[in-house]
Amino acid sequence: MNLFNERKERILKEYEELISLPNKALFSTGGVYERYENPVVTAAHIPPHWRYDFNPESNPYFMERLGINAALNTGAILFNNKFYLMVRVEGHDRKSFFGLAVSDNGIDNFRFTGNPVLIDETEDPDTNVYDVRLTAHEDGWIYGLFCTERKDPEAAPGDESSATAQCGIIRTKDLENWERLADLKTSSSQQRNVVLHPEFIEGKYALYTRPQDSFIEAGSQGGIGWGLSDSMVNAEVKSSVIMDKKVYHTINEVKNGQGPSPIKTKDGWLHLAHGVRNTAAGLRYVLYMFLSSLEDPSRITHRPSGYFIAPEGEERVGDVSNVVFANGWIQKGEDVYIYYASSDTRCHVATTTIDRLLDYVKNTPEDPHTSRECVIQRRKLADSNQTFL
Ligand code: M1P
Repeated sequence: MNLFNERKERILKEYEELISLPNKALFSTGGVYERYENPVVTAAHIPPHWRYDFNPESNPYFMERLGINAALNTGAILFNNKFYLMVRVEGHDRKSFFGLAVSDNGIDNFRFTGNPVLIDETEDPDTNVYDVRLTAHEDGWIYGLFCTERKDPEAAPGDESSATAQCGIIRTKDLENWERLADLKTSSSQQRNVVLHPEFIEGKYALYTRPQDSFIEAGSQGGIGWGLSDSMVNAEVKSSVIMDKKVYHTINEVKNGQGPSPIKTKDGWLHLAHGVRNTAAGLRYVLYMFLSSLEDPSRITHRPSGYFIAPEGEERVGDVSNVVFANGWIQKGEDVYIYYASSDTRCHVATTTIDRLLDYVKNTPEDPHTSRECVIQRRKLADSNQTFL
């Protein structure tokens, strides 16, 4: 067999083995959710025909022509009873794009479908797009709100890294044909982590925002904002309130952002978000949860203290280490599938139920904000356990 065929066969065989791998839930010491043995999507899950030239004449060594660096922060939706992930795929060239992967059970055998998603440009072309949040809105559309990044027009000569982030918007009814709408307008020159609420509020579209002073720094702004827009065509949030602000010496002291769109339950809207703190080793991203009111989704009713998911084991290492990030989860009946990426490198799933999440958000005490108050809180728990030990 020649080199081309030998390599092609091996690569296709290993690819099939990888995407057919069954996944297994791991025992959870925390008891709130189960992690799984294997990531659900990695760079190696990207179909070989998106990476290799299969023509023996133009690629006699069967080399990878367009390599993939990472498969990370994924939007998620249940569609026709199947689990769809809209994965942020990053090429060796550092540009991200979206790829749709589908699985029957949500925990393994995710297979990319069709081609990489081609998104129309607005008049101001995107340099990079990432972190889509999919929302099946009650207006009948599935919206994808994502970050569109462009070079900062104010960047000083020679500054090739300053960028602006804004919220791009696409919508579809079939996950195949995507219509690009105008970018969201807000008063902030930097907007990442914008998420559409699934229901109308006072007849308007409601959006979670995250205004920042600069591309990386929240500065004087930050926090999870909430504002209304009359329409998603030429969407504009004219005024917003910060419903979840960053707080000194907490998991979100530096910045935070809404994760996927919230899940409606009998007791309120369940939210998943990320919080960022500073360390000597750089920023640390963790996930946290809160519950907000059914009558007013911008009013938080329960704030369990600390983090919900933090990077563990191999999750701790990657392109941007010490990071977990989530922009997709799926509710199927009582079950909840949380898709989170680790260290900007790979995607994982954690499973739980609505009941367990409600128990977690309602019965985990709030962060009392000082060591002394934390000791009092923990002693109360320990003391109340004495009769049961
Ligand atoms: O590198 C960690 C994350 O950083 C950004 O999140 P945030 O806007 O909250 O700082 C995003 O670029 C995200 O994609 C990335 O995972």
